[in-house]
Amino acid sequence: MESSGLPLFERAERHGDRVATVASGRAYSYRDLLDASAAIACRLLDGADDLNEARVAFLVPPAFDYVATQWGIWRAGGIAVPLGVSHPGPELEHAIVDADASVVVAHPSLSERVAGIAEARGARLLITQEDRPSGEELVARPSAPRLPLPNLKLPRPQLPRLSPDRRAMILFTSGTTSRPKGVVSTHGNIQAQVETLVAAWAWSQEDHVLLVLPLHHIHGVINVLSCALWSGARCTIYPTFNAETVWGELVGGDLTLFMAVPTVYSRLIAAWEAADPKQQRETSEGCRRLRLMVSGSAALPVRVLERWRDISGHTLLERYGMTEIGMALSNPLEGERRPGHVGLPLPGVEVRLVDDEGVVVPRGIPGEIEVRGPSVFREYWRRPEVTRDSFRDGWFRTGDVAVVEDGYHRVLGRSSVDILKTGGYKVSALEIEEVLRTHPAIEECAVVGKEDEEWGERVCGALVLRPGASLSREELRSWAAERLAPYKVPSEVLMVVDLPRNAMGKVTKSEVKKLF
Ligand code: MCA
Ligand code: AMP
Repeated sequence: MESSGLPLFERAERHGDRVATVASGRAYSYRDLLDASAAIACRLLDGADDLNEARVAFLVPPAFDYVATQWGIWRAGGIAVPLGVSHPGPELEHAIVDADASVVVAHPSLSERVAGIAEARGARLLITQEDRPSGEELVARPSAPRLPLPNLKLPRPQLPRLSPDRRAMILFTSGTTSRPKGVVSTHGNIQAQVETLVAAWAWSQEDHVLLVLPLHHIHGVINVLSCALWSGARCTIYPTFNAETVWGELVGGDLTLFMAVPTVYSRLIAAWEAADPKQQRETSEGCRRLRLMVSGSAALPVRVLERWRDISGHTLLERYGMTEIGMALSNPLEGERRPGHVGLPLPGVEVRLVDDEGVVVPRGIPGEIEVRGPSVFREYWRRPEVTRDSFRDGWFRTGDVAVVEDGYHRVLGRSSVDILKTGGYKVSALEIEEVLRTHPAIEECAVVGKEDEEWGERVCGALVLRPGASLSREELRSWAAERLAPYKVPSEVLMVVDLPRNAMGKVTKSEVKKLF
């Protein structure tokens, strides 16, 4: 087979018969993954030499065919645009349209959600089939019947050679603009993001990691899946998080690594506490076999860290990252993991704290985190001005504020009140408000985050209804769920006569928060 030029695939060739992923109770080797992704790449190329950075959006639950599709897109020279499997039509449409995808790949169980969107845009729709190790099951729909295609495992398929500066992936992230924007990473960025974690956390081919996170965000895509496959390790994949299943894997399996958001650890703690003493003993012993457990994507409450240490014997390694930069700061693998802190810059990542003028602050003084290095993304997709504004002298401005205390960074929060973190997902209050304002009964609204032990923050909406209109919390939530991802739907809703405003008439979010 022609070499793509990318180390990820060359390394996979060397790992050949080792197990790469376990999904739906089946094991797939690196060879299976290479064969399936080559066949998918051929199918996507459809006779062309190179997709030349065409965007391929894909709606595939976390499993073997997700990975085969992602690799297939990369090997064909396309940009992979993973879609959120929990997302309703309008969110999927935004991603497909904004990325300007010319091909949409969907799992058969989800194809109805994107078929109309693809058709309206004239994009090709391809359907994956069951979790099988052969990519020839990727078929076109609706015109093509779902039959085995002619043998696509052609001898030595010609796949394009790819350079590291080629665009590889677009992930959507909510920000201070109203709709999520596409974060473009190159193959070189992804490689740098992976290599720094492989070095810092000593990944090896002996590792076995459990993946229960969504695969439209960095945490699942890079920190878990890509690091495992880069290392020749094994990744056991479940399509969604479920506390009982995870406890089962921790007890009965041979995992060495686990990574999740704080909400997942809170859920695991709750399940442990509900178990009987014998189960508690077994599960605690199961955890001790792992070599590392990591938390990130949102602040890990010290209480959760301490309770988890009591239960599992592990001091969670907390790290800090962002879609635009991958991971930047991490507590050490060896040495002190300090509760409430995110540690030091990762290898190859430069981090500085600056004041409003971009001047580096003295030690001990809070400043905005800025990051520089090969893992920092290329651009926001088709938003040159936003991209320009998010850098200062070559440093990416994260919008997060931190302070260095005794050599370790502590994240103090975001500089914008309109960015919330709920269950590890970043959401924009402005985006939610914009959608809520399109409801015919809503005159005005304000969305804020309320601190919450389990979720980090809960999305809360204060609504002013139009005169004579009525709307219950449940009506509002089910209406919103058709338009917004589940984690953006306000979990608390309050009807108010007026929103608190300052002398200039601007809604004061700090006062809105007090209402909840
Ligand atoms: C779900 N529910 C919520 C929320 N989400 N309620 C309040 N706030 C929320 N955010 C409700 C559901 O509607 C449901 O209510 C009930 O909670 C239980 O839902 P369930 O399905 O069990 O929840 P879940 O879908 O399992 O969600 C929990 C989760 C999930 C597994 C923690 O949020 C998750 O996978 N989070 C990870 C996100 C992630 O990977 N982020 C990384 C971004 P009802 O029962 O009434 O219907 S990348 C990143 O941040 C950077 C790069 C980094 O540093 O990693
Ligand atoms: P996202 O844009 O979804 O990639 O989320 C990135 C944001 O998550 C960062 O800008 C931080 O605000 C937050 N974040 C990630 N890890 C941590 C952490 N360990 N502690 C506090 N906040 C975090």
